[in-house]
Amino acid sequence: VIPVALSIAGSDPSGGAGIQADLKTFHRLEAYGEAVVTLITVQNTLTVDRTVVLDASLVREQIAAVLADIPPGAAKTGALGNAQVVEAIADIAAQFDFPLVVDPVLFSSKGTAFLDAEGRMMLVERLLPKAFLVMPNLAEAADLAGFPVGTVPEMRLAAEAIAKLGPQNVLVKGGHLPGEAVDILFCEGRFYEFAAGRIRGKQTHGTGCTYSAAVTAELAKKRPIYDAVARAKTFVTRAIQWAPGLGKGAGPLNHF
Ligand code: PXL
Repeated sequence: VIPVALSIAGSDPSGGAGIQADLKTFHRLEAYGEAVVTLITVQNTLTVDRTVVLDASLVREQIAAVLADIPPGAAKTGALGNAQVVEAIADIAAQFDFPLVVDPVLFSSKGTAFLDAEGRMMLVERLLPKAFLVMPNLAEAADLAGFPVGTVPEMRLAAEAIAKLGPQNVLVKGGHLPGEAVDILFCEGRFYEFAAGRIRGKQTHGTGCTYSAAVTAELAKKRPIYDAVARAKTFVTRAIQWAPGLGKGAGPLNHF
C-alpha cells in the first residue's frame, strides 16, 4: 500500500515553501500527499506582503475530513498563525495514531511572524507534548529553550531542554551555523549528529518546510527516526545543491 503523508501548514503561492513545498516533497519521496491549509500568504521569493489565518473551525473540519477517509501514516505541522488554530490541532491530535512532526515555524525566513505570542504559548503547552518530533532551527530552538543557541554544544543543551517540554524526539537544525550544517537529534536520551557541507548561495526558500516534509514522508513509510532524518537530510541537501535558480530573491529548492 502507498504511504500517506499529511501537511497542516500555510500556503506559499510562489510554490517554494509551505504546503506547496510539502506536497512536492511527499510526491518525490513516493508518499501520497494530503494538505490542510491553515493560512494563506501573499508572497514571492522577494517579500511576504500579507498573511491571513483561516478560522480555526475550518482547520479542525479539514483535519476531521481527512482522518475520516484517508488517514495518514504520518503528519507534519508548519506555519499555524494563531493560538486558536494551534489549539484546534492539539485537540484533534489526541486522536492521531501516527507520528506528528512539528516544525515550530515562528517566523518566515524574511522575518514575518507566522505565530503570535499567544500561539507560541499554546504550541508549547498543548502541541509539543503530542509531537513525535519537533524540529526547530537555531532561532526557534533559542526561543523554545530560553537561552542563546549558536554552537553545537548549545544545540545539544537546547535539544535536551526542549525535550523536557514533552516531544518524544528533538532535532535542532544547524542550517544557520557558520561552517558545516550540523543537525543534532536527541532521541531516547542520546545525541546523534547529521552533518552536511555548506552550500554557497541564496536559493534556500522553503528549506525548513522541505526538510520536515521529507522526514514526515519517511516516517509514513514506517522508517525509524534515525533513518528518516538521515534520508531527509540527504534529500534537502541535494535539493539546495540543485536549486533551479528561479525568482528574483531567495529562490526555491529543487524538489525533483
Ligand atoms: O519556512 C517557513 C514557512 C512556512 N510556511 C510558509 C512559508 C514559510 C517561509 O516562507 O511561506 C507558508
